[in-house]
Amino acid sequence: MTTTEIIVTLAGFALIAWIVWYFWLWKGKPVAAQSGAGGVLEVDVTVKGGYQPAIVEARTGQRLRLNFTRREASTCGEEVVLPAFGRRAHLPQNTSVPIEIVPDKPGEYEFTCGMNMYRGKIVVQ
Ligand SMILES: [Cu+2]
Repeated sequence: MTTTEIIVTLAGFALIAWIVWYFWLWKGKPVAAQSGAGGVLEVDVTVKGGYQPAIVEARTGQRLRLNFTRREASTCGEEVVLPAFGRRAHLPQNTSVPIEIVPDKPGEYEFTCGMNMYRGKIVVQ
């Protein structure tokens, strides 16, 4: 292999590693849902290259409202799915779409885009 080929190969591996880390491993800091009107826990989730925050902390038996806003033209995050709660919603761009759930058991519940690329989770205590 020439030096150029080695550099290109290494750059390719670095890119793959970055993609894996960015899409599947990096979640950022957990954010606790805040108490709003009527004792509902509420959190705003921005959809842009992933979910921000990607980890939401909630409480068992307490109603949780996730306000999803898709802030990108990419259609990847157009749909959000909460498999454990049988919920699915279409997210028009720049529009806040609330999804309310009541987690009845402690645990970790995923939410993903329709293609399972963007991933986030609700940590229920
Ligand atoms: Cu997607």
